[in-house]
Amino acid sequence: MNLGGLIREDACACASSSETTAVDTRFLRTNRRTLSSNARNNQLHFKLPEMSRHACLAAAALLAVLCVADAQRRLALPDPRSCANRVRHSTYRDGRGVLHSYFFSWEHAPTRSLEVDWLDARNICRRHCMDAVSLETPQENEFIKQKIAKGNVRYIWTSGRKCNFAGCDRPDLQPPNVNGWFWSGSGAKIGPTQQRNTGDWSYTGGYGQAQPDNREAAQGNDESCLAILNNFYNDGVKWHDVACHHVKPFVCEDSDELINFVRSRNPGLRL
Ligand SMILES: [Ca+2]
Repeated sequence: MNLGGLIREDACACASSSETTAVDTRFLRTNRRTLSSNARNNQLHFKLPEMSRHACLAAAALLAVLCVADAQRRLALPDPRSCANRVRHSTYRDGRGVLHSYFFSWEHAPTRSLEVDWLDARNICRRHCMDAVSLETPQENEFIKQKIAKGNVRYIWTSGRKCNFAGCDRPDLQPPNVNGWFWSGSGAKIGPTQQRNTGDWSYTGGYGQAQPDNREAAQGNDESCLAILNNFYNDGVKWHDVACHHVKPFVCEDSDELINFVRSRNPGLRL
């Protein structure tokens, strides 16, 4: 069954960083399909160092726990009932005339105080035939920024992602911090980060440097996810690269692909 490249099928990779697992490689497949298998295979290497049998058993137990945890770090499948009953706080018609509905986690009582990491944000959205928001046009960006400002929310997750995982070694994506950013929710590429008019990156951050600055890389945390921060550095409501394990409120946007996927298998279901 072809899921349109939406779902990672790989077995537990036990990668050390959850950021590198469960990445939607559709972005790569769309552009150059042959790379998708590399992206999958290159994450399956896990080498145990030589050790005593006892230590090995302990390591195996730890590995099993990690595998269980990691197995939960995949992209979620949509649930037809949740899709049909999804909460829609706003709708917005983009430049192509496509009407999407949006969900703002702080506007919904059960999720009002919920803060989750980047992948959890995506998966909560995805179970509802949505994905974390993708901001393909300046108008949509402004629409979301106004919601953030009005809600007095400090920051949110978008679906923005830096291509820094296996399969991202394509020449046109180099260097990743400049040419490797894309919207994982829609698959659309984000313009080069050095061209300040193709995005809404902040001119500053924790080190006073223009974003994306990959500030946490020195601590071993690649800042590979795109958050919108609300005047956090007296810089207005702006895009920042942030390590994906940080927890934040989130915005969901309809996913045409997930809606079409569920619709094709559930004729008659109102989505
Ligand atoms: Ca969008």
